[in-house]
Amino acid sequence: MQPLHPLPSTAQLAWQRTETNLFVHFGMNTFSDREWGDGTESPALFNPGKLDCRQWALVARQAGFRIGILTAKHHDGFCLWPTATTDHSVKCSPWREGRGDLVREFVDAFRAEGLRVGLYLSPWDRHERSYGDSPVYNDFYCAQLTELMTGYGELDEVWFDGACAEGPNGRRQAYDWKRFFGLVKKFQPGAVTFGDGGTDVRWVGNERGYAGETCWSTISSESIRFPGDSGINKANDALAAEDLRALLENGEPPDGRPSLVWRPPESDVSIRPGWFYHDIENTKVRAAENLVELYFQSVGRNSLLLLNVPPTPEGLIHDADIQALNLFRMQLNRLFARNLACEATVRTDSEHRDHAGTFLLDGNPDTYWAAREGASRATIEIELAHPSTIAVLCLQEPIQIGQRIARYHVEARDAMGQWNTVSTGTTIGNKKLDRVRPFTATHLRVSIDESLATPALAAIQLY
Ligand code: FUL
Repeated sequence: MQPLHPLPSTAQLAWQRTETNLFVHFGMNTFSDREWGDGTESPALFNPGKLDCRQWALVARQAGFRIGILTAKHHDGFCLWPTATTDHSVKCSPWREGRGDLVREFVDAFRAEGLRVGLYLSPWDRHERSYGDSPVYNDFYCAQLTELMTGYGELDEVWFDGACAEGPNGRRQAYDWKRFFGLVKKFQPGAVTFGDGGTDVRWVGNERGYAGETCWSTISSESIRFPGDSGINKANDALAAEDLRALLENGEPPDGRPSLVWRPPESDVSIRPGWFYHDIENTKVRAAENLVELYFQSVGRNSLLLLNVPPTPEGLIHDADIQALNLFRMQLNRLFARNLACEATVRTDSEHRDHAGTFLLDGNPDTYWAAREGASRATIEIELAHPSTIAVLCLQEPIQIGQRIARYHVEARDAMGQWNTVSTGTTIGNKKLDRVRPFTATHLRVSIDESLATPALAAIQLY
């Protein structure tokens, strides 16, 4: 099969398949009850009496998350590991008598539960005096990044927040993104970087947990080029906020432009109104049904859900969040318990000699059906063994050969032999989930109406 460029790297492909990941905002703000500390907070405030990362990891595993990402340093500059770069860290706090290392406890606990880990290190630092004195601060930041990249084993994701401001000298900090990303690639070649500009993963353009209904993993590097300082926000000053949001939510089709890059969107969203824990928000935890909705709008639209669950000042995840998470996973498990298509027979209007239709039903995302080379449309008919009631359609493209489908529709045959459209859509990508009005049928037809290269699908599943 001819691949359609650009293609995902091994790290991007592995990352995309993790689907749901846990974001953990924990730090000085947890104790000052703020969202953005200003950096003047005393380390004496930081003292989570019952901190137990094993509880976080257990909650994460039971809720089906694969990667946990911890805020090693947020904008207030307080470091959760005993860094050599500053005294503004756990080392000067009463927690574990100044001998604790939260990053270490976090990575150990998550790995012990069989999960993988990532770290968030805010470039914006409101405590550090050198912030704004660009080359000096960049050295300081790279020293912190190096400690994290070399001291805590293999990481899967490194999260760069684009926030940027003026330092105490009144000058705006210019981040050396190339150098930051270079450090990650050098020490953690298996990790994806999230952030502005030249990263592996793009922001989805909103913090509400949804991707565009049309969602390409590809985008032009021109559209989100980073000028060497503040990334997307600055580079696109000219682009209206709305246009930029749409661009990030939708991506751009791989139409042959040389500037196109593979940069799938990550949907980061919090289970509470804030990113950090606040007592007052205990009654505002998202309901399981809402989390399921977010799953459909992110994972089900070729994105990935990075759900933030912030622990309390005691250092534990609150019961309200745990209940919502467990119910969320239970509902997903129930919904996806049995693929009604697994014993179906499949007929296609054309087949590539190495990629037969049977690969659609084998449950393996590495194998796929493809139409005859050069086709731009195709139809696939599925015949179920028994009449079945269907509420969710799941389509998957083999993105290892590039994302290609631009428009499709699905029909079901009723008792009178009439074909009725049950769903229409544009892009598919890694995974497209369509919730439909439940219908009962034995025959379904998936039509690929527009494709930028020979149509191919890795899976058709029915629930
Ligand atoms: C934003 C930050 O300013 C928020 O505090 C939070 O960390 C969010 C994930 O990214 O840019």
